[in-house]
Amino acid sequence: MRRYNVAVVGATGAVGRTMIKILQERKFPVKRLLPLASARSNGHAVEFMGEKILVGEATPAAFEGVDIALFSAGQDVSRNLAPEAVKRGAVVIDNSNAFRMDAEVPLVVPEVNPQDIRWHKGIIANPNCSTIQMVVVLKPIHDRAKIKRVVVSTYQAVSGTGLEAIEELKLQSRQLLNGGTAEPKVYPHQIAFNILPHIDVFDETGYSKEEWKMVRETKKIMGDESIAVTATTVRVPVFNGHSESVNIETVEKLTAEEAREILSKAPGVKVADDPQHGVYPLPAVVSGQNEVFVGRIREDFSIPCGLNMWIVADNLRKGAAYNAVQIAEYMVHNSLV
Ligand code: NAP
Ligand code: 3JN
Repeated sequence: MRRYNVAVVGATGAVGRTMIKILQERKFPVKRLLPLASARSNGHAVEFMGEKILVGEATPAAFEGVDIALFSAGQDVSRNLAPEAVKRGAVVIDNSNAFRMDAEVPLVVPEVNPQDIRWHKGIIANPNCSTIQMVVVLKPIHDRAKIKRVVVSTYQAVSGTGLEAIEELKLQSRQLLNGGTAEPKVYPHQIAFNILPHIDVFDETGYSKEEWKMVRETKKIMGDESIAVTATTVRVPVFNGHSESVNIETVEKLTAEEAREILSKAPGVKVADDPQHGVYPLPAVVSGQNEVFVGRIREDFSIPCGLNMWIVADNLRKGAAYNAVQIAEYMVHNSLV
């Protein structure tokens, strides 16, 4: 079997570390792993397959001989270096917002639109974590009952912001429990024991960029501009695992039982739905798993064809690293790289 030189850009970050862990877990056919980050990480090492590998600096020349480059170092790094990697023969799977809405770049969730991987021109974009977990559940419902409108509110963990945010929640929790005060650094307000209806920056419409990402990316991935989406994205003091309350209006009527049946057979979905016995998806339980979990599936009796549900996934895994590795696996299995 052919093996590949794989670069991970942002290898020292929350997403990059998870990518390396998942490449190992999935026994991805790696010939050589190149962990790359900024010059700040000079001298740092990562562990892969029992070996310590020194982190290199992400420069254009670092991509010589790379077959697959997984990027998660922010959109500026992606804009600067992804084209350099492609120029040197690599296929880039990019986790940033840099290319997601570019018509020349496929935006892929393998359970939803794997066919789009085939028309890439060097770069394939990984969607935003909140979009990914939602569309994995929306797709099988859309296929059966055609979705008209989605109203989503998110409850996003701090790991979505990166390693510094995880440390901030730990520190503030300790400070407040010890009777002290919490000083916000990463977030605009205290995150421990608090909830912030604010993710990314707001624009003149009153919506945040994170909310617009969910609207626009959903339409592109589902290949249907007619699906109306409105989102409220919220940061909660959870370390890992994003949760979403999702209201779906369909053209055809689906009962809760029918939706449960459809979702129980959907790829990448696990139904956890027995509220009478305390069974519903929880971020603390879902964290560390690759699937998208759905529960609290019930009819919205306020409209003729509506459903409500609760969707939870590990944002660092299915929301970022695992989705990227799935795309790479699809390319390998279909001889596209
Ligand atoms: P993080 O924990 O803060 O890590 C940032 C990583 O980027 C570190 O490895 C850092 O390296 C590296 N980096 C920063 N500036 C760099 C530069 N100029 N050149 C090379 N590497 C650089 O953040 P994270 O949570 O892993 O997120 C990283 C990025 O992934 C985000 O900015 C976002 O674009 C993407 N992301 C996507 C999703 C999604 O929804 N799909 C979710 C989360 C994140 P040093 O350690 O050397 O500074
Ligand atoms: O906040 C979250 O829970 C998800 C964060 C995603 C993120 C963080 C920094 C920059 C992104 C993203 O994936 O959209 C970006 C970005 O690349 O714009």
